[in-house]
Amino acid sequence: MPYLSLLQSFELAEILSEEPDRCRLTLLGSLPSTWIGPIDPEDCRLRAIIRIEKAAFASAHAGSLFKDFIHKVEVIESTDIYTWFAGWISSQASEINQPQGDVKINVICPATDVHVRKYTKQGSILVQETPELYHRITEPYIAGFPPERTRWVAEIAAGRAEQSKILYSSSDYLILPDMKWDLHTTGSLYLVAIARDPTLRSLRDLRGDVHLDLLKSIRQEAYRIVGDKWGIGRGGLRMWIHYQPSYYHFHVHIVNANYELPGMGMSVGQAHLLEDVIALLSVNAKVFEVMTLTYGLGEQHGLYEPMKAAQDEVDWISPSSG
Ligand code: M7G
Repeated sequence: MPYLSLLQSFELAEILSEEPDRCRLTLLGSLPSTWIGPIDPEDCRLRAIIRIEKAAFASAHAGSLFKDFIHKVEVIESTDIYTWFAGWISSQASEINQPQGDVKINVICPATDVHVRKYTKQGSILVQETPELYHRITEPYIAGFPPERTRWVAEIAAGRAEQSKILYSSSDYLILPDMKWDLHTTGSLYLVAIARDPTLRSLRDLRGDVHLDLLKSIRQEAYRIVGDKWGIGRGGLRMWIHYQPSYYHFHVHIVNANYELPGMGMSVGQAHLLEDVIALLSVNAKVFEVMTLTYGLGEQHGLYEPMKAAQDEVDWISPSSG
């Protein structure tokens, strides 16, 4: 597919988010419908989110980067509506100096409203979710997502996508590179472990008697893989579970412990260390069924309005829900 010419015909509608610290821009606009198939006679355009960010620099050639024109892209991987590329922004010299690309480009096309809202820059608040609020507000919200939302997971699990990248596979879970990773830079290593059980949606569903073996096995295999392949030893990984996640199909983020950037999704109020989750479940198998969980919600998040409105119901004094 002539991806470069399709990307060059991207029409910008709006800048969803600007993050100069991360050298990252997230754009909303449209791509020709040929992005997803053969030529459309009506030549309609599809809404697309494009997030473009600079890849980690090859330090030996750090002085020779930065032109404002991408002259080449190579697909790193593509699953469902998600495609990610390495891009080169200048002359042939940069291809030699930056063999992994100058920039990483993530495209979501066609993008849903949920995607647009997720990537729009927004303020946020912290909310407290009691078990009762979970059942009343969060569970129906999760149930309301169409299956397409996690089709990318189903594609991977069914063996139809990213198969050459799979690092570990069992009847319980898979480990593979996260689409946030450029596949090359060990310093920013980012893998994801995805449970096969689609009924396991989030942290809330974890039970000690059922899931401790799964979580411990993910920890063990993650360390075995990064030890064998990248020479990362014990303590060299930061592994976490998001609550709330973007995708309600249980997964664990596996990241080089030295990789830390604002906006990476490791904030307090979102990321729960795998080690702590294992420890909590070992103390109380039903801890995530009974505890109040506090987390940040952006103004555009589907839970923002109902959770904000329900906060008056949360008792800050009661020890059991505190
Ligand atoms: P999350 O906690 O649900 O949401 O994590 P987040 O995206 O806000 O962190 C989902 C994780 O899966 C993220 O780290 C994504 O980068 C990763 N991911 C999402 N998609 C659509 C894909 C994909 O198609 N392939 C791979 N390999 N990773 C993905």
